[in-house]
Formats: sequence, structure tokens, C-alpha cells
Amino acid sequence: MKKLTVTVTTLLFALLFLTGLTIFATDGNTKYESIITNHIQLSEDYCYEELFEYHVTEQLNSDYVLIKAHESVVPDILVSSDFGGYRIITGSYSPYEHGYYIYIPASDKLYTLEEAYDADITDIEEAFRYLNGTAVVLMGDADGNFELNIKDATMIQKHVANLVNLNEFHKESYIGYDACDFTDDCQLNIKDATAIQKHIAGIPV
Ligand SMILES: [Ca+2]
Ligand SMILES: [Ca+2]
Repeated sequence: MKKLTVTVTTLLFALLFLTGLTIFATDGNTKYESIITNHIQLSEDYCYEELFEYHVTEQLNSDYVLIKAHESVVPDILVSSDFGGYRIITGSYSPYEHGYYIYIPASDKLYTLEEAYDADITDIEEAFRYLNGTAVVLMGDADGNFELNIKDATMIQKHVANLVNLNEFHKESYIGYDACDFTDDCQLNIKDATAIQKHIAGIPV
């Protein structure tokens, strides 16, 4: 797993975003709250949201539930994790690194997003899609539609030619612009477009 410290500007956007989430947290569904807080043993002062339920059955059970749960503190630093072509903002939610969890009611198992990805849970990508542009991005997804295809390479080419401004395009998503750097070298240039084209063609980058 790779980790990197995000920029100060990104951090400021993130703090604004997290503050908004904290307010929103009080209105969420809390069907599994007592089970989850037993799993991760949060202190009395915490934020909890059930964000997304995948495949709700007639018995109102779900294959999995995307949950955000962390202590009610503003993280002093945010970090991101890269795996499987995704970049996910995790943050240092004291005392836990990850604020997002996947809960599977049938087995009563709780996973971090990365653990859920590694466990190959069916359609886990739908949970990532739910967080697209806020906590999750698909690397190379320049147009932010959660698909990686030739249109993303073209958009980066246009950005390099000053026909499109990807900074402006992703102003509502504090990690959307980061996703454009497909080669992950902290530079956005024609090499990113070329690498995406090769990746789509199945040529090793
Ligand atoms: Ca795309
Ligand atoms: Ca790059």
C-alpha cells in the first residue's frame, strides 16, 4: 500500500468537506450502529453514517453496507491509499486510520475499504462509485465519470494543449484533479495520456 501526504490546499478543501459530513452524519440511517460500534469500539463522541446499502433483499437485508464511522475530531493530517487503480482518502481519524468501512450483515464482518477490495467482495466497486470524486477516484479518470477509457486520455491531451482546464473542471472534487496524474509522478502531462492509452490497449505502462 502506498501512502502520501496531500497538499495544504487539498487539506483545506478536505476539512471543509469533512465538517459538512459531520453535520450530515446526524441524519443518517443507524440500523447497524450498535453492532458497528461494538466492532470498532468508538468512544462516546463519534460520527456515524450508513451511506450506501448494496442489493437490499425483500427481507430488508443487504449484501453489504458502506459505513462512515470515526471519532468526532477533525483529522490533523489526511493521507491517501492507492490500490487496484483507485485512490482513496482515508485520513487519520483518531484513533483509526480509516473512516470508511464495509459491513456484511450475513457474516457480521467489518472491513476497511482496502480489506473489502482485497477480499473481492461482489460489486464492491459500487461502494467506491458512491464515493467517487469525494473520498474515492479511479486513477486516470480525467472526466470523473468513474470509467477509464480513451475519452480520459483525450481530455488530458486537451488540457496539455490548453483547450481544457482540468483544475477548473475538478474544482468541486478535491481529489478529482489528482486522478488525472495516471503515472503518479506529481506531474500532469502528455505522458499521462499516453500511459492511459497503453493501459486501455493492454500494453504494460
Ligand atoms: Ca472517465
Ligand atoms: Ca504524471
